[in-house]
Amino acid sequence: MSRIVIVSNRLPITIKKTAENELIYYPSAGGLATGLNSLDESLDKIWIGWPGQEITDEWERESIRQDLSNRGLAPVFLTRQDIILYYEGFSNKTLWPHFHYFTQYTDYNDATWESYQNVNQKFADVINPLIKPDDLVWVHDYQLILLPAMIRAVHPNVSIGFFLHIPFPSYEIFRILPWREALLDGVLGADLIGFHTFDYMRHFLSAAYRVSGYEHNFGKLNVGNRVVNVDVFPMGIDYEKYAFPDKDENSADDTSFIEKLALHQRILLSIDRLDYTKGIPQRIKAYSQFLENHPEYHRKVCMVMIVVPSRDQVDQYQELKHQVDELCGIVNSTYGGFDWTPMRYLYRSVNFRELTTLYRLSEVAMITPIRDGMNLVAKEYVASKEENKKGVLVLSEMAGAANELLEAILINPMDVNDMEKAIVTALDMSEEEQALRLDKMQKKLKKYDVKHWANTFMNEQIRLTNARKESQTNVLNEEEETSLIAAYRQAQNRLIVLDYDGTLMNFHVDPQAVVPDEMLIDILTRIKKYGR
Ligand code: GDG
Repeated sequence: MSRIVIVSNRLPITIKKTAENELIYYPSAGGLATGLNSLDESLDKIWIGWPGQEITDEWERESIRQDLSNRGLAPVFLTRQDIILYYEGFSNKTLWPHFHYFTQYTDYNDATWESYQNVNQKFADVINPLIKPDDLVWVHDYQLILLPAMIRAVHPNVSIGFFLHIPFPSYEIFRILPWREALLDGVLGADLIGFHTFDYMRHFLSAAYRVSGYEHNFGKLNVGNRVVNVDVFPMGIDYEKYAFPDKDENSADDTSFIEKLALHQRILLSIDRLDYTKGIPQRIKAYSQFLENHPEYHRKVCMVMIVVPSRDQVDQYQELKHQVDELCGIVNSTYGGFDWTPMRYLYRSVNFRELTTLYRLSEVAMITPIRDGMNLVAKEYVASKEENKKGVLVLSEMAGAANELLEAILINPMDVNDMEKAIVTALDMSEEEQALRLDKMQKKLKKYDVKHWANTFMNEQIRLTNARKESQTNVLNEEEETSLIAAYRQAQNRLIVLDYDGTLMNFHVDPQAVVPDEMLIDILTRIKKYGR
């Protein structure tokens, strides 16, 4: 019976310590956890990752191991130094900007790279003793790119999948990284490598060929004696959760202020983590230009901008925060009045009920990242319109989601004029057209939800594992070898059937040019003599 071993940087649970040193466990059910819960019930699952808190005391670690193991989780304990160098350092200051094409922010730092290797090895050291031969291991995301090869080194035959949640950049960008080969070698330890979009897959295949010389045939690469499959698996959302939010969430949270605001003004929604990849300043500029050129909308619209705090110790993020604060201030002071605030800007996260109320009541969602692996907010916004069928999604072409949500108004996030036009088109769109577009997108999102994503990936991993078992070379054991030799010696008539190209000699572009070399002639001569 197969078991699924999920590995991600963070566990779907966070441990916090109270002032009295008591440990509290907070579950965080993200999209990934939902998708995985929906996998075949008969499959056992364990999840391995960092629990989000530095624990140094060995007694405390053991007690956490026990608590978590009852929930099917296993912790990888990281030190403060690991978090600074591996997570905040190499993951978020090197790989994150680089893979999102922000090469000006890429930090080239041997110390963080060393820590990245060490922490990937720490994960491997926790996982390797737990793995059983029939397990299906599924590693997630850019923090753990080296891990597949580290597992493979100890478990040559175990099935390993890897999914990258962020973009894979073009070869021209990837090749700049000094650690490009090591990163490829690491991920190529997997049997199945998945990306959100066809373009990311294409970039990866091109890098694997041009950096490491692995040619592919329809996404299959021969790496040593293994076949590595590369494919596209666009991640979906838990559709029902956003389409019918009141059914499963705490309805005591007060959202009346949002409801009142929506009664008087047409809400344009902007919601992201604070990140330079999200295009927040450009979006504010487009809104500002729209207000400048369209006074007829004054007092009728309001942009609600939620910026969720993130990575605020990093310089670029602090600068971005100042820039966003300033731009929002300029918009409100230039166009606002005693009777109207054109931007409602919050630097905090909102609870689920506030989030889904905002989704439901916003007439327009401006989701305009400069680069984004997928962007689930765009999908959640569309799902939340299941009942009222009113709303327009303005979406960046650079978000992975744009490959599926073709009925959104697609824009170039660096083109402020394009975004300004999109705002007007969205606000002027007839209700019939809104409903028509939403309906088409909703059908896709319902069908290709997060459960579909997780199941498709896992089923592909199972299929590949079975195919590999069938095509595996059966090496003769000693007993078989002795009996074969004895039978060969005794035989009166001997027929030896040998494959030539690709078996006795390597493949060559011109098959006619492959002549047997000395070594092969020697082997054949010895086989002939053996029976005498
Ligand atoms: C990676 C890739 C890819 C956000 N603010 C609040 C809040 N959220 C929730 C949303 C959504 C999730 O967080 C964000 O999803 P994204 O897709 O935007 O991004 P990440 O998960 O950070 O990052 C990304 C994704 O992986 C999946 O592969 O799409 O491209 O970067 O679910 O609803 N939730 C609440 N309050 C908030 O203020 N409650």
